Amino acid sequence: MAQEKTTFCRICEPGCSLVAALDDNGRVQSLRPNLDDPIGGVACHKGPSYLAVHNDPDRLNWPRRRKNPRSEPRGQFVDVEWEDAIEEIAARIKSLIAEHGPNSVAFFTGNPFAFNSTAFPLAQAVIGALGTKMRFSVNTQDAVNRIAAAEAVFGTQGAQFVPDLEATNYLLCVGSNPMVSRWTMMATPNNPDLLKSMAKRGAKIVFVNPRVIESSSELTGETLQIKPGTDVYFLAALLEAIHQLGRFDHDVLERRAIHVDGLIDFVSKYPAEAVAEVTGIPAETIRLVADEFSNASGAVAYSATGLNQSGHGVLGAWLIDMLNLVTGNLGRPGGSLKPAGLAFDLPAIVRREVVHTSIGDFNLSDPIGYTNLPSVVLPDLIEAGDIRALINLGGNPLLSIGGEARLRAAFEKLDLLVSIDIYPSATAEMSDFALPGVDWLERPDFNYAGAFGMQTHPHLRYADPVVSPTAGRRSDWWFMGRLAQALGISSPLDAVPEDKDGFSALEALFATQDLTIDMLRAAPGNAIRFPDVPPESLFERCVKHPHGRIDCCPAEFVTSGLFQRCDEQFAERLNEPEGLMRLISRRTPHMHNGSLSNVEILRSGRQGLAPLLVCGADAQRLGLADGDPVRVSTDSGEIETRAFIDDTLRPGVVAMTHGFGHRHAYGLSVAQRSPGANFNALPPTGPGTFEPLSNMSLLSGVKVHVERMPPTLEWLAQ
Ligand SMILES: Nc1nc2c(c(=O)[nH]1)N[C@H]1C(S)=C(S)[C@@H](COP(=O)(O)OP(=O)(O)OC[C@H]3O[C@@H](n4cnc5c(=O)[nH]c(N)nc54)[C@H](O)[C@@H]3O)O[C@H]1N2
Ligand SMILES: Nc1nc2c(c(=O)[nH]1)N[C@H]1C(S)=C(S)[C@@H](COP(=O)(O)OP(=O)(O)OC[C@H]3O[C@@H](n4cnc5c(=O)[nH]c(N)nc54)[C@H](O)[C@@H]3O)O[C@H]1N2
Ligand code: SF4
Ligand SMILES: [Mo]
Repeated sequence: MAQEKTTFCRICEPGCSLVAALDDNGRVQSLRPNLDDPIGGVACHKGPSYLAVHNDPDRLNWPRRRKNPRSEPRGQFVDVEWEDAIEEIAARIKSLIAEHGPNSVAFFTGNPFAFNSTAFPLAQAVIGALGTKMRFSVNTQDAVNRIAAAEAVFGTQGAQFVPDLEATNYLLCVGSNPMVSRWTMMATPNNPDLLKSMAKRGAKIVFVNPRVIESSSELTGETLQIKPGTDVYFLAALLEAIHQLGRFDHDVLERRAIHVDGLIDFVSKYPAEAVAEVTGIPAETIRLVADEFSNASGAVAYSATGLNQSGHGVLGAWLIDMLNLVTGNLGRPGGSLKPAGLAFDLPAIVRREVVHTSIGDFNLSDPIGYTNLPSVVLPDLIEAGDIRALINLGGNPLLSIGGEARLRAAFEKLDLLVSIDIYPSATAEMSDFALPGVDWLERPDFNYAGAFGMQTHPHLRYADPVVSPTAGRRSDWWFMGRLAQALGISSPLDAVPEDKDGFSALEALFATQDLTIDMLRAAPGNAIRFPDVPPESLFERCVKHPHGRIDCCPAEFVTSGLFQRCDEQFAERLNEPEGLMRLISRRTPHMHNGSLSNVEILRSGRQGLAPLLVCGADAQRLGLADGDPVRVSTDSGEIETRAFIDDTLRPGVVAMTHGFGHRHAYGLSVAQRSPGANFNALPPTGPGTFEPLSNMSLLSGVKVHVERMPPTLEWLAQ
């Protein structure tokens, strides 16, 4: 063994420490969890499996240019030089902007950029300098509702809080499956026994989920099986019941809040008895949760994508914060905290913008890049001719946004489609230029996702590149820097032309914290802890309205129509037809969105499929046996897959895993063998289908039609 190097995983928020063993030729031979990490936590199976990504012969290695029209599913490609590719991309962008204005060029930023500490900030700077408002990202499929809620309630996007898992006595976990996802919008050292150990020390954990999830067990806590998309009514009923119990913390509210009456008026429309049928949770259960939550010394409500994607994400995020606030659990040990972090004081909102397009006006709330236009109107804006070029930065929008058929048709009409990716993804296959990025063993980084005050164990972690990039791979940072130069806008490469991966940017950033990269290199595990901050400092750091108070009932919720929409949908839910099926998303340990789809060991057997899970009672009603072929359809599209019976689901709810549907990603040889069906062929798409104020997509609780298909010879052969 020649050498070992410490690095960290950049697949998800925990950023687990790993040890890379190199052979005598300097190649990575293995990746294993670093059991001596000072921050704690141990990498899951996905971290070490990244070696298969690093060594994958299917990776993009050279910039390539598509020769044939995008209407032909299979691309024909020629390799090109980076400089030629960048010059041509820049020339075409410049001519589009000269003829049609900056908004004719759109950007889409994918999930891996949130773990790419040099590329994300530079990309936002370049997009800003180019002057286009056509910013799209995974955020409108993920958690932008929380940002919109934080702006309205706290006056800053930075008001994102973290449950005090170590000290809480009651965790209400809404729409998350942390055993599988490892939490989101927060980072905690990965520990598969965390929930068990919390329960063992006496904390009560209650999951709210349409499925009895893997996180839920006799040793952790029970699941209240809610009907998809109805959390907002459940949360309102909890607040109403807590108010009835006289448990609002008036001292805190008097000092910290305004418009508490507005909150009380809103929740009074949804008492437990009124919401029981719509939510599927009995009134006495709601009142019991309200009693126990408000009585616990240190309780916290936490929510994730199940709530975000369910159609009422903004109001849901607001009510989660309100539950924590009114019970005195905001900024209190055991409650909801704002830990220390890098530049944790995000600025107050500086600008709310209205973007005018030929299909209507859209909200955008800041120039930094955390909010975006609704992804589901991307096809409409292309069809209308507003958008003529799309630059895709580490995303796979064709598969990750709802409405694949419309997106595919619209992408055919673009003048220019560019992707930078490490793989020939479905979107890269369609792109005029597919540019080979580096993976995270090939670049330096700090733990970007999380280090801004979203960690339970606040720390800064750094990794040098473990190896140099092979072939013609170049970092996302360098691509953005060179593109900026070719476009004639300011670039960090002007000052340090030889920087290939944004190293100088990291040096400069750490200097603002009185740190150097050498100090991080010398620290055990290459990690330095941030000092603890007093819990109650949350109020000073995260309340940015000019009046200095938390707005418990922001006027925007009325003016944007969110309250009215919530009331109208409640009335509709009371009259839902018998037999209506709703589709929810289900993450598994064998995938990470679509980005590990070419890793053989994660796709064995059933894992290589994207089956439809259906409970026994529904299967019987629909005449389905285990493994039967089914057709699932909506107004947006239809897919064919197999149905498996799974009684963790409540009746009326079917589940599928997203990140599949690689049939036209011809370069992914493993994924090609079992491309799976694309969940995202089904969700609603187009104007009117996204949540007002946040631009969030509806991806959970999608109304679907399910029918058994006659088994074809092809099916029988599988
Ligand atoms: N293995 C794995 N881990 C991942 C990822 C992955 O793809 N695979 N993705 C990463 C990413 S990008 C993210 S954002 C995080 C997401 O982290 P989580 O949000 O914790 O992810 P999920 O496991 O999808 O949990 C969402 C839960 O919401 C439930 N749900 C669906 N609809 C509703 C509803 O209407 N109400 C309620 N209450 N629940 C509902 C689903 O059954 C599901 O259990 O995970 C990250 N970690
Ligand atoms: N139905 C449904 N849809 C969903 C979700 C859901 O729960 N249900 N979840 C949503 C959520 S939370 C998210 S975050 C999105 C994810 O949406 P996307 O980010 O669009 O999807 P990924 O599949 O993660 O695709 C990431 C792409 O980046 C590439 N990549 C990996 N590392 C790098 C890198 O370092 N540099 C570059 N340039 N490229 C890289 C991968 O090869 C892959 O092609 O999906 C959303 N879509
Ligand atoms: S928990 Fe996330 S960061 Fe840690 S090893 Fe697994 S995938 Fe990587
Ligand atoms: Mo996500």
